[in-house]
Amino acid sequence: MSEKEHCVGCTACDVSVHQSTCEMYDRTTKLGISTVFDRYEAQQPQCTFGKEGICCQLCSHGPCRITAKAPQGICGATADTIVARNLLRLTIHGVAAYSHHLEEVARTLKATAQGKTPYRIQDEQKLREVAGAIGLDSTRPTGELAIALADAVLAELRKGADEPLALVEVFAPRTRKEVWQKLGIIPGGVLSELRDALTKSMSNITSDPVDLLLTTLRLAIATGYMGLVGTVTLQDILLGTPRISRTQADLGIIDPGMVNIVAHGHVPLVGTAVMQAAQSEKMQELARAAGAKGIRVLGSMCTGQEILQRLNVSGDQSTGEQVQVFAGQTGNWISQEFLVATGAIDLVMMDMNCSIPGLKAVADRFHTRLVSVDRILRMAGVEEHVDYEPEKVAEQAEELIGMAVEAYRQRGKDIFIPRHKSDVVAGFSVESIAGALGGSLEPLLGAIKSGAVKGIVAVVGCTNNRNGHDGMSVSLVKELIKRDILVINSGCVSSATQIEGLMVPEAAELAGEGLQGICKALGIPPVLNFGSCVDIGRIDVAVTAIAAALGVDPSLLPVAASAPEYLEQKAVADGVFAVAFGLLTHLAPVPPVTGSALVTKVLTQDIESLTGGKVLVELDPVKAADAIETHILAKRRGLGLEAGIAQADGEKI
Ligand code: XCC
Repeated sequence: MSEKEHCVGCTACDVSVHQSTCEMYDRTTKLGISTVFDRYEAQQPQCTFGKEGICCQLCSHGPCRITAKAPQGICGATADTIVARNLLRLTIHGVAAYSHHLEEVARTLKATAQGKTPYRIQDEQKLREVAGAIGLDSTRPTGELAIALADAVLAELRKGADEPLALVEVFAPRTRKEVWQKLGIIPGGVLSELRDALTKSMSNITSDPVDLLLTTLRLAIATGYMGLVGTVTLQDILLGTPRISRTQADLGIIDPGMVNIVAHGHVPLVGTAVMQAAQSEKMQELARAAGAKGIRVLGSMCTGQEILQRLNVSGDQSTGEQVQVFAGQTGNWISQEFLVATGAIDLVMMDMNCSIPGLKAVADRFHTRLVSVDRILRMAGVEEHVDYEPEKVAEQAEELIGMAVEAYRQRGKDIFIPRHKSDVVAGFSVESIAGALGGSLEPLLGAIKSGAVKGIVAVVGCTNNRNGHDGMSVSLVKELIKRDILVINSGCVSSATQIEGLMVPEAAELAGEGLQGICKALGIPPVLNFGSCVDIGRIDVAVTAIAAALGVDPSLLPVAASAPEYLEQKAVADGVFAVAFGLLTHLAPVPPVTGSALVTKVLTQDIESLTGGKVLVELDPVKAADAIETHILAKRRGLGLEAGIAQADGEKI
């Protein structure tokens, strides 16, 4: 499209907001490679029963679909039951996946403390703080304490549903716990909660939609404090708390002269080990012997975000220097097929979720090796597995590099790499923001109080083709910063704004006057990267810290959440958690609940009187920004901060 710079005149420039993806789509179309965009078209029109959540396939009488003529399933289940049960089942998937991630990190922390892995405990201070907070003797030697903490987290995963989660007790604001206590939704052990929720959501067990919704909230709180805050905390202890760093994003980071290994998924453990191994002369020499200039690790999706957040801490652990083998972030979920279709990717390490089945056909068209590095993942047609084992990961990393070098030798000449790339400043966390602000969050709080920054919105989660690849996310973020609202990103949205150049201090030019002034004074971008979707836990920690500093409940803050292109089940759990946490939570596309007037009303209206949060569904980015801004201004008025806004805007409210 004409407004895109460097247009090469391709025929398919309307599929994505990113020029590089458009150029790659032109290539895949010419090569006859089917991608997510083509399959999306082939699926139209899609079933409206599924879209509205009113299709039940649980028993052999089904599928039952609710219509005016048939308002109940054969068993008698109503639209309300079916919709609430389907929503719970989506959330269950999300919670289960987060639990797997947390378990992998906890057992890695333990093995590391026992000296069995190539990792080294990076944030001892956080280890002592958290261990002390959950009642462990924080004066014990580091290794002993890390083992005790890992064991405690593993025990939290496995304890009974009737034993409240310690991490909720320790990390949640008191006022939140009171709200959740009243609703009876403080969760116990996560695996027990999952068992109960799965049982409840079987056909002919729980049909009360309100109970099903409360169970969904309960599971989402378990996600928030175990899968999100718990995982982020253990990863920080193990791999380091993010520090501000610089990198680049978009497909233009790919160097065809290198052996290119992609870290793809969510769990950054194998990727980190491969980066460490790739820095050795032995591995680089292996690549040179094959005719390459060296080895590069490229980030993709959330694993890439995890790695780039810790470039200053997780690479060369002996020197602490920023990692040199990391090339940057290639893109997000929708980018994966296009990344491989460049023809310059030698190996993709697929960990846990978001590797799409369609990737195999693209890899087969080139020389690219797909390898699953998590025992949970088996992709149809992929026979190479190097399943992560903490105790073996040093050798596994060398094995993976060896496989990539072998693949490089098979690489063909059919390579096309779009030349676009953007600079990125990343590595934000509560700690690094406080560090950048001179040791405390006070300057940021001052900016919020004065109205220079009206509020904060966490724009998080996936990418989705329903409204065009990354278009909704980028437009919404631009609208928000224009209105002096600071944006925090995590998940696939991060790649979207990185590629569009919003995560550099210079992007302050696109912000309103107030936010622009703050960004310039502090040297920060108007859009801060918090990392992967797991790092929504980091946002929870940040909002909790701001609420504590202002002495109010999170639901009273001029803060909101948005998942403008939510895609999969973990995002559903995240969204419900944000509502439980008391935040206005903007979602797009429309979640599959509209077939039930009751569930829709509870989520978009009634729940506000219970948790303080609610769902806002809006597909237009400007209207979504309008509604979010209205909410933020109302919260400011509630806190008596109107004067600040009047001052900042130079007018009276
Ligand atoms: Fe997957 Fe996290 Fe969603 Fe992107 S953001 S589509 S989960 S990679 Ni979490």
